[in-house]
Amino acid sequence: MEVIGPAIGLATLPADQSFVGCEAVATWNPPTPTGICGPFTLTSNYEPGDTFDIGVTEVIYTLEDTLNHTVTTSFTITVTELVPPQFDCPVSPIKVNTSGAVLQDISAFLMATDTTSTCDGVDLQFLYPIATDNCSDPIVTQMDGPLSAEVFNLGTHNLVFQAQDDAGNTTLCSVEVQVLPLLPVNPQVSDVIACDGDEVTISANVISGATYTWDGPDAPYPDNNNLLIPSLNEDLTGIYTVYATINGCKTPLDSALVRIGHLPVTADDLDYEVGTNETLANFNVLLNDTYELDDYTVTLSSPLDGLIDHGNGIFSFNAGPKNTTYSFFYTLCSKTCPDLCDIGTVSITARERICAFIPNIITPNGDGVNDFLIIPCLDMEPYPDNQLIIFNQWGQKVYEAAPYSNEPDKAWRGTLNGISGKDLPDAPYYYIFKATPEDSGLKGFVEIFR
Ligand SMILES: [Ca+2]
Ligand SMILES: [Ca+2]
Repeated sequence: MEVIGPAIGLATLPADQSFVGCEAVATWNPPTPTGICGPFTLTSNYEPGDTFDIGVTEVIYTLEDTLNHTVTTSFTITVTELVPPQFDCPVSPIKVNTSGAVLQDISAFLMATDTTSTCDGVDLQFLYPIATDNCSDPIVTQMDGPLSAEVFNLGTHNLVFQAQDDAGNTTLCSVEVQVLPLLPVNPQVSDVIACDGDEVTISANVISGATYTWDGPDAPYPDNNNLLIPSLNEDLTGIYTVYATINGCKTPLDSALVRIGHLPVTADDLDYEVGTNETLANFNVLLNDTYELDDYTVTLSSPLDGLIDHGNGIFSFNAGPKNTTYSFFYTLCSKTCPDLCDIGTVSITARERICAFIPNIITPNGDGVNDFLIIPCLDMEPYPDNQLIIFNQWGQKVYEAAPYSNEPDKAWRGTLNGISGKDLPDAPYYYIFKATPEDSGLKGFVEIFR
């Protein structure tokens, strides 16, 4: 006979529980069976005091009587963990070149490098960065960028690593790797200038494990980073080139120009002119000289009152009141080879600027001396609006020029109106000369005497 009673069940069900941490110990009071007479069994997949891992765990109670009636109930234990892993992320950027040289890797991220056959990339090996977590060892994976032992081409590569803990928290670590080309070895003295017989050394940067290939006027040369020229002469001047070979990869070619110091050659400067009591400013006595622009020194050899030395062959001169010619000397040398020098002469003629003087005689007999009329001030300044008129002793105009010129083919040679062959007779002639239209005019006599 079956006894009908209240349905069997479970009362005072445990509530869901939540914890924060890597794991949690949870306790609860088991549910109470109701409406059931013994014997019965109450079973559960967890017991109070059990340790629960991260995540949601369902605790299930099953009540069963001897007639195999069962009732189940459950609740959840949730363990939450929010602390992400921490990376020991290498310092970026990491720099390597195509010879496999590690130029910058502060955290020693790279394990090994190797060249490639084409020298346009580099083979790099590395270990994943280390990550730690508050709960357990996180799992590190590479999300982006070339893998270890792959070829890294020229350029910048971004390696991205992810660490993930048991709770699914993640942290990223980015590593920038720059693959650089080989640079020229840069001879440290790009241009060498030295003297005949000097010992000259051209130096290229020292690169560990490199061999150097030099070329030049007297090739072949030893494969050192230094090239020695024991005694320089003209035949050994010229372009020297060098490249370095590192792990089978070559640097670009670089070059140095080797020159020899030369003897400067001066040309005299005799034609400077200045008005009396005036300044001839900033004249350069080197303009007509032959020398090397980056290898010279110039010094004043003889002082002169009124002369100002501005350096580099540039002078100014304050002339005095006298109509006279001043001279001084300068010495031009090779800076590299100070024994190679030449001396230059400079002359400056000071003349009164006003046109107060006209010669009083000309001798146009064709002997080349004093054959025509020279008005000295026109040599100093052209006075383009000057005017010269010449009269004979009867007041008749025999010549006029506006402007008058001292040029031999234009100047007055004692002819009527300047016409060749129409010689005027030997006699004194009267002239009026105006340097400018406003000039009151310089008047006097000039005699023709053949
Ligand atoms: Ca964690
Ligand atoms: Ca000169």
